[in-house]
Amino acid sequence: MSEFEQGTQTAGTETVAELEADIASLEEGTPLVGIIMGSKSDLPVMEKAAAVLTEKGISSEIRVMSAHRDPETVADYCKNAKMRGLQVIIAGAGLSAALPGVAAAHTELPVVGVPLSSSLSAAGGLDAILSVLQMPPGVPVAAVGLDNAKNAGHLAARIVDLADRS
Ligand code: RP5
Repeated sequence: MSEFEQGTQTAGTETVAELEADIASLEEGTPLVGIIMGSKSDLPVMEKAAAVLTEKGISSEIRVMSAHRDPETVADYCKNAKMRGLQVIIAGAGLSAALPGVAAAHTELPVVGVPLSSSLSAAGGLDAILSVLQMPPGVPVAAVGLDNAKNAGHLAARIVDLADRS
C-alpha cells in the first residue's frame, strides 16, 4: 500500500487523512436551509424558524437582505444557493413583501414565504400575506401564516427529509 493510500502523505502540515477529516467536518456544517429576511427588525420572528430546524438537527444560516434595498445581493444569494448545498430557502418580509417572490424568481429551490406584520402594516398584515401568496403561475412560493416562522421551519424540515430520501 502506498504512502498516499495509508493516509500518511503530508500535504503542507496535514496528512491526507487529516485533510479528509477536515473536509468531512466542513460538509457536516454546511447549511441545508437558508433563512433570509428583509430587515434586521424581522429577526426576532424569523429566528424561530432556525430554532425549529436546530431542534431537528438541520443546519441553517440566517442572512438579512431586502428585495427593495439590496436587490443584487438577493439575486446573487438565490442564484448560488443550490450550488452551495442549500435545499430550501425560507424568506420572510413585511409590508410590500417582495422577498419570497424575488427569491423564487432566482432559484429552482423550494421557497417558503413568511409574511410578517409590522407597525406600518396595512390591514393587520394582510398586505404582506397577499404579496407573498399572489405569485404568478410557474414561480411558486409556499406561504405560511402571518408571523408563523415556526411553521416555515417545520415545512422546510419536511422538504429536507424528502430530499434526503430521494
Ligand atoms: C420589509 O419592511 C421588512 O421585511 C420589514 O418587515 C419591513 C420594515 O423594515 P424596517 O423598516 O424595519 O427595516 O422590507
